[in-house]
Amino acid sequence: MLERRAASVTLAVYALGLVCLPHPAAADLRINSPVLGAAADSLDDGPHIYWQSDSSAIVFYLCDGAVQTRRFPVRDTLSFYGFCADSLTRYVVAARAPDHQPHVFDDVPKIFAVSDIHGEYEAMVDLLVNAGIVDDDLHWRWGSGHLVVVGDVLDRGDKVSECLWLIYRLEQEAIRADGRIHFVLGNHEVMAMQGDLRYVNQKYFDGIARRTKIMYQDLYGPHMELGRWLRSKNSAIRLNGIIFVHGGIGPHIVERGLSLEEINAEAREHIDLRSYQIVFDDTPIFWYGSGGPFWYRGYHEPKEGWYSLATPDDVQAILAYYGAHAVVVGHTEIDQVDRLQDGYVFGVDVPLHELGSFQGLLWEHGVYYRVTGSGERQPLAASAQPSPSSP
Ligand SMILES: [Mn+2]
Repeated sequence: MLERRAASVTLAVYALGLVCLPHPAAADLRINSPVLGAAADSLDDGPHIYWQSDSSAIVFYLCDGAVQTRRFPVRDTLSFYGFCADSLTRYVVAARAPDHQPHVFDDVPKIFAVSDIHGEYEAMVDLLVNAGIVDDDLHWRWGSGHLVVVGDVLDRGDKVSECLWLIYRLEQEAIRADGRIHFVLGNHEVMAMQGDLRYVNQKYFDGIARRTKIMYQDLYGPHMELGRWLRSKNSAIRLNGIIFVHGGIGPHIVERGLSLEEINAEAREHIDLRSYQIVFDDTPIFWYGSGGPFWYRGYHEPKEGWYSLATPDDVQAILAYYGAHAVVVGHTEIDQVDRLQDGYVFGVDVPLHELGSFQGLLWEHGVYYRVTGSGERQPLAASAQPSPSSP
């Protein structure tokens, strides 16, 4: 009897939390959390924006361990300053859902690609500053250049929201400068949207999710701004004849005769599938299994039962199908940014904790460069011959 009563009290508190959360008066609401894995202020997170209706948005944070929420009436644009340590940051968000992004560009003057940031905000900032993409105040300074984030900003690290909002804001600044940011989805973006939470940093479970009672995957749901924004992104793009895709385009994709447009459309349609559909239906297994563009590693290694190691001829044939001459991939870690497969493939997923920094791939005037964490440009020779100084 006592137990049952305790349970009903807990339920009442839970319901109160849900009812009160959207109201500004609930800003001080604290939901009891008996055990926290870390100091409360290290669990801060936000902003998260829930589009409650066409004319009303709810912005919420976890600040110093407490849930902060404000409801905003919205006509065209939601604009607010951050509620927490980000109080100097102004967020500007269009009420209208973003259009699906274009996936082919030619005549791009310069391209910079980075991938697998995984919530490592400081390292991402260091690379972007040192590479000259942003200034010291983190504003876009790369003019008409195109920055490609080749997937996997989410999971592992504990500053995922910070990374996403920086990309979000820079995307707006880049467009005003006639530049562009392309956020190409990785398997970890898709996993979060689908509720595969195996790699989520514990901070988010202990913090924002536990305190708000909003499930982590719902922070990226279709009615949330970041979820809406991610759902507008592509999974494979082509800039100046160079394909950018998180895992790679393997033979399964070409066998199906899928165009880039179809890859993007199908991936977008499949993002909100449920786990039973992913397990039992044929097409999702193809998309979210090892042969799909988010997971493929065949440019680097074989996978039994799925694909063999691609040869340069295989890659060239795949690229020819897409009117491309090179492909840039993340997802599979290599020692440093480098050219593979006789120069048809460039890998940009590097081990941050070994190198001490991220690296990027720069394309300018037809030449590819590795850009180190300190901003040094190292040309990646078109020839497979080792340079004379190499042992
Ligand atoms: Mn990945």
